[in-house]
Amino acid sequence: MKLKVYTYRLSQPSRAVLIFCKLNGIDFEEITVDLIKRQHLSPEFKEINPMRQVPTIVDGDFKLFESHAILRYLACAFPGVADHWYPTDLTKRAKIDSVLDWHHSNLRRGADTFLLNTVFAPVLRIQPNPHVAAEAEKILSASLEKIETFWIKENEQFLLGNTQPSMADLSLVCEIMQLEVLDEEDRNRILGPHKKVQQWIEDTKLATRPHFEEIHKLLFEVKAKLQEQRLLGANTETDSKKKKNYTVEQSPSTVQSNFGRERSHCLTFHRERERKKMKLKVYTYRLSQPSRAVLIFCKLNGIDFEEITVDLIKRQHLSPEFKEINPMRQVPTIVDGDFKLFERYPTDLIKRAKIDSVLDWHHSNLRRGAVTFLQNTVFAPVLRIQPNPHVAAEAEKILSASLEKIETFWLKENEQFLLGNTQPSMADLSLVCEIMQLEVLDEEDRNRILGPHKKVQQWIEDTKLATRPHFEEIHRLLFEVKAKLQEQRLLGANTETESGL
Ligand SMILES: N[C@@H](CCC(=O)N[C@@H](CS)C(=O)NCC(=O)O)C(=O)O
Repeated sequence: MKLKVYTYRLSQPSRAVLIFCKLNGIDFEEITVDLIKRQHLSPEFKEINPMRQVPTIVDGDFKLFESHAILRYLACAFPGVADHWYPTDLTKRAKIDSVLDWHHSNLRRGADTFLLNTVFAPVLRIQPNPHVAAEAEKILSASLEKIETFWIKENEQFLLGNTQPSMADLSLVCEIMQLEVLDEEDRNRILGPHKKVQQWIEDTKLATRPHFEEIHKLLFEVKAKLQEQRLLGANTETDSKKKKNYTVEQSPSTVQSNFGRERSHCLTFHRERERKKMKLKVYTYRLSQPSRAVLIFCKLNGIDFEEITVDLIKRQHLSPEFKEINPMRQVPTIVDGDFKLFERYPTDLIKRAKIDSVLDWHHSNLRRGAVTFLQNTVFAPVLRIQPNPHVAAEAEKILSASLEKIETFWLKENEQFLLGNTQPSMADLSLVCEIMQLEVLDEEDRNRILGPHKKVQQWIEDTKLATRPHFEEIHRLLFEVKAKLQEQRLLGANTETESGL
């Protein structure tokens, strides 16, 4: 059976997957899920991807969503894929993973939110929010600046100082290409200052032609139509017109040479770790959810490491010394000999791809909802930021929807862990550490958010049990902060009552 790729060519991650398949001679059938016609909301597509998003692949009876998980799976399952896309060398691969993970909460978050709240709002029939758009533009610009000054190295064409593109170049460039639909002024304001980014986009286009142009044709058609409308000053309100403008015929299936379905063994390698008698350094802060996940993982797996605390409250992550270690100034970060890595697995390719799918999904859903909600409520005074109640309300919706997806989809009937597993994976650890952060909320907020999700509550308990005693130990600081916050609330309540009297 041929690989089926469910996509929509106006979707950035869909285009990355399509170009990747074409470049690497992967034989596949392209099935268009027209988001404008809301085909992703059909019961048939829900059977294929309960998250109702593209891209999604079906390889035999194996279904997978999340573009990065898909790209990793394809790179390993199809032997024709050139090594530079996702090198077998562990440190090179880990660096690419780092870019791909970073992407979700930065470039993708900024670009997608900005476009949804500007150009695409009328097309998708949603109410644009100018405050959200302004905030998203800041994230987008900061992400482009990080690409310009950190991910693109001096004198090298591709990310991470590579001379050939990897799946990270493809994913990020497809994301930025979406900015083509903006008007000239907006696009120049956002992309103009980033000359190296502009050159890198051109280099990636060149390295991936002719597929890059072909797959982006629809985007350029939409761009031309939007420009026409702007010129005409046309009112873009009429639904029927919009539908016509954005309707795309199903693209023809692509027939390419069949490389077979033999699973390559590229994931079974182990790096020869020349430790030079140096211990792995883990830079963390125990109030950070992903930091706790990495610490518990190291402890559970007997990994010898030195924990170095980077106190975020004391702003130690902003020090020049830590910037040398991680220019993104975030924890967790590891240093293994002379190899630095930030952001953060069974050898069976299918099991691993499923875990990747959860981990990738996590960034734009559970993590995004929880972090944004906490930053705009409990943590705002601690972090000395102005909380935005509109952003907090929006984040609570994302958080609750994510918990509901874990309850109804990721946790399978009668199994303790995610994906129907009988033992925890790094996905259980990462997601449970994220949810634990809700401990700092007051009882009412926490019950409102977590209360309806009984399976999630049981899974948290099961994960705690499976990872003890490290889980409790690593979460001690979080519980101390929780106790302090409760004390402050009680004191606050008493002061209010007293002054009321
Ligand atoms: N992190 C996901 C993002 C997938 C995504 O956001 N897909 C959009 C199109 S770009 C979609 O299907 N949107 C429909 C919806 O969410 O209702 C990935 O990389 O695959």
